[in-house]
Parts: sequence; structure tokens; C-alpha cells
Amino acid sequence: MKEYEIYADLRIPFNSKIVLRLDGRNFHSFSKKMELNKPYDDKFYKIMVEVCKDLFKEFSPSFIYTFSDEINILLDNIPYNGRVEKINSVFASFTSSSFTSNYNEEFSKPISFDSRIIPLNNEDVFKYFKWRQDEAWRNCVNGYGIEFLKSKYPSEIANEKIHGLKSFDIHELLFQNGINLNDVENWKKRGIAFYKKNKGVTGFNKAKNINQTSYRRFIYVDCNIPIFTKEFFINLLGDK
Ligand SMILES: Nc1nc2c(ncn2[C@@H]2O[C@H](COP(=O)(O)OP(=O)(O)OP(=O)(O)O)[C@@H](O)[C@H]2O)c(=O)[nH]1
Ligand SMILES: [Mg+2]
Repeated sequence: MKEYEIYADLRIPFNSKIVLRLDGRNFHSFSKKMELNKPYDDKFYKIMVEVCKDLFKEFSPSFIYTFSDEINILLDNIPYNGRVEKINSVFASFTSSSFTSNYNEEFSKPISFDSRIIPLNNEDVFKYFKWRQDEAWRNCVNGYGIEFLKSKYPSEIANEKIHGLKSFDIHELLFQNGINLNDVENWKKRGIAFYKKNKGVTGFNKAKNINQTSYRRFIYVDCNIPIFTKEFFINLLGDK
């Protein structure tokens, strides 16, 4: 019966990097049901940060980027011989389990994430993450915009109005009404990144009778990322 497993041999192109994008399934209704704060819920984001840390520890990617209910994982070393079914299913289930165990609150249904694989060449890494970061910004503008409009109009009308507005117009509308998106926390506008950094640890070396600094790598949670540029990724990943 082995020959019936017709997708089992589907593999990632040889020599490619990949991004895995995980996205919470039906998180719109989850957020309603759990009465998450709008447009941003600090507790929800704390959980997403824990999930990303779990993913980092388990799979050693070179970079993770998250906003809203999505997580983007950049992998240089492709696991499971590049087997598409295995990678998608393991990452989706690991993420869902991590979310559930970090969430610690009763929810009426099991949580799930979907997973997709995006093969990238080196030049596309920056383009990909910039695309996602632009989406995070759009999400931020729309999120604050719809909350403001709902405070003035019934839901249906607010939804209609927001669809007719461009990002720039929403920004202006909010500004005219005393909400300056420039003052919103950086992570809400630009997302949160995870990568390895060196930490210097200074100790006394008795044998040499001197203070010595050694460096350890640790997972850095960056809530203050810049707008992504090519240089950001060259500095982070090297020019490889
Ligand atoms: N209230 C609140 N909701 C959030 C927050 N972060 C994410 N969400 C919700 O998560 C949803 C994510 O969007 P989508 O992934 O497009 O919607 P989805 O319902 O998960 O649909 P699928 O991914 O297609 O299953 C948003 O629409 C929000 O409702 C938050 O901080 N607060
Ligand atoms: Mg979703």
C-alpha cells in the first residue's frame, strides 16, 4: 500500500532556503470568544512570543517574525530531508500544542494553525519579510481605524466606511481625532522578531589572574525592530 502515499515524496527544491508561515485557524472567532482586547491584546502577544521562543529552541531557525496570528520562520537548514508533508504537519502541530500549553485558559475548541512552505533564494529573503511587515502595518492602521469608527458608528457602517479608505486616509482621520499612530508601540506597527545575539559574560580567570569576557549566543526577542531593509538581513544573516 506504500504506493498510495502519493504525496510522501514531495520535497523542497534542493539548495533553497525556506520560510514557513504558520497562521492561526479561525482566530477571528477565537479572539471574539476569548474577548481579546482590540486592536491589540497584550496577553495574546505574550503567548505568541512564548510560542516563537519554543519554535526557536526546538528547530534553531535563523530568524522568526510574528504579528497578529501569524509566525514566519526562516530556515537555512532544511529538516526532514525537505519532505513537505512532514515539515508542514510537524510545524503546524508543534505550534498549536505550544499555543495551547502556553495559553492556560479553557477554550471550547482545540486550537490549530495552518502551515505553508515558501522556498526563497537569498535575494528574496528581504523582499518576503518586508512584504509581511507591510502587512503588519496595514493591519495596525486598519485595527485602530475600525476601532475608532466603531466608537462613532454602528458596526456595519464602520465596516463599510473602513473599506472605502486608504491607509493614508485612516492615518489622517485618526490624527484629526487625537490618535497619533506614530506614538503607538513599535511592535504593534512593525511586528516582533527573534534571532540569536551574543551576550558577553565577564568572569574572573583565577589561573591567569584576570577578568575575562566570553560570549554566549542567546535568543533575542526584538520588540523594537526597524523597518526592514536589505542591510538588516545582511547584518543578521551574513551575505550568504
Ligand atoms: N482582538 C484581537 N484579535 C486579534 C489580535 N491578534 C489577532 N487577532 C485576530 O486574529 C485574526 C487574524 O486574521 P486572519 O488570520 O485573517 O483570520 P482567521 O479568523 O484566523 O482566519 P484563517 O486564518 O483563514 O483561519 C484577526 O482578524 C483578529 O480577529 C489581537 O491582539 N486582538
Ligand atoms: Mg488566521
